[in-house]
Amino acid sequence: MPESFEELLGRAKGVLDGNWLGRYTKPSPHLYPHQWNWDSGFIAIGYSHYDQARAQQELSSLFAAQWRNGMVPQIVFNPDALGGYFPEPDFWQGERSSHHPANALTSGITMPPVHAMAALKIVRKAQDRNSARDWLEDLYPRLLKSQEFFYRDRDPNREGLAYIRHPWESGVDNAPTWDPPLAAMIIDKRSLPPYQRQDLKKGIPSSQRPSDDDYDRYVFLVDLFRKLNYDEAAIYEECPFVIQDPLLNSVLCKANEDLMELGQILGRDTGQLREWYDQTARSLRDKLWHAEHGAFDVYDLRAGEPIGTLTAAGFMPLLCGAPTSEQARIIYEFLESKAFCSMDDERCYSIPNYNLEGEYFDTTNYWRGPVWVNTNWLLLQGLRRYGFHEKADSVARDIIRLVKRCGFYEYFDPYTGKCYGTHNFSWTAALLIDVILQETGSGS
Ligand code: 2M8
Repeated sequence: MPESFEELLGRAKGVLDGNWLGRYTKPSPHLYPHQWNWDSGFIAIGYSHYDQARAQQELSSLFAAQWRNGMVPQIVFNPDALGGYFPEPDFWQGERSSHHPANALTSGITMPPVHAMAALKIVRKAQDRNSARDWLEDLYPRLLKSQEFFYRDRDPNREGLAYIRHPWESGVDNAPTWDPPLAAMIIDKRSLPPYQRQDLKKGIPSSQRPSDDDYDRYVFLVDLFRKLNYDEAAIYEECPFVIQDPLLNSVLCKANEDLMELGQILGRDTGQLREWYDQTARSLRDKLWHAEHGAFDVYDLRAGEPIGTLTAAGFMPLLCGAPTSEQARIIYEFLESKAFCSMDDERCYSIPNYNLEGEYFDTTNYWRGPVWVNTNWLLLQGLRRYGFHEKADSVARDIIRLVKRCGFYEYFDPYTGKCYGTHNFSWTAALLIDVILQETGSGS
């Protein structure tokens, strides 16, 4: 392995060590002091290469806080670190729900379920096979319960497409995609519960974070959920933000596939998973495909129409094999256009989260343009699946170049490669480990 990779791997492991709290890993030292749902999945993927016990523990800790209805919360709060983030348990009031676990403090929403992917990776890489099997026996039913939650409580039309009911559930919080449904929410600021943002006190310029208007809407939604005691059926009736997102649904679809493999290892019947997989893949392909855009759109269930904002989420169905070969070819052309930084374009790093030519593109504002390592890692898996290896190699190379250039940051300017957001960011470190060991052949 090249010396520079050895050195980078050492530094990446150092970042994870610094954020490891004994049972799980916080996303970053200051900005995100608790355990986050999909962060822990990505982090476990990094650990799977060199610390099986920690990888297993990371997911076990998260699922110990699973709600009784199967929902895996977006945040599991660290009781020793309260006071530095908003919103925390006093605001969420998760205990209003009969589903909230008694022994944990959590938020009342979820995130894309990347954990089956992580679990499969852990099991495949395990040195201690007995420990992995025991661990899987325990985790597998919990992973299934999370799938059941999405299909039972978030898919009212039984289409195989789960909806999100808060931008935070998408993981791509202030992506321009959410602007139209958020703008359509008429809120009376005077009736919002009082709150104070904490994120702007951590040294990151407000121009790089969601706006105050966004936060008012985030808070409005949380307030609605707690007033309705987190009753999913009641929320579905009243919530103004109800959206089928190709990112979450591609991850959900992929989880079925990975759970089928895990189920076979345990000798379980995987018929239900196959049905879910087929239905979600079909609906992604038929309902969310937008031929004119040449990408997959989100579908706004309240407005009854797609939102045609082009972000990297529009390519995500590659991850689970949903696109037809023709759809995949069209997506590939798009990914290889100026809009998403083609391989031979030396002015930019791939893949920006939002169309470089889009009206709201911003080089440094959070999910409104920058390059992110986690979504690119997911796209990388999809590109490989469809045999687009040259592009996958170039995405992997750009991840390494960006981190080498300025460190383990949260997001990167797609033109200058400058790094932004919080530093010593866990998933950047964890997925860099995977990219170096899995994608460059350095691990074999
Ligand atoms: C960001 O989101 C949180 C809310 O969940 C925030 O802005 O406070 C997103 O990037 C999300 O995808 C990520 O999981 C979280 C922690 O890294 O930070």
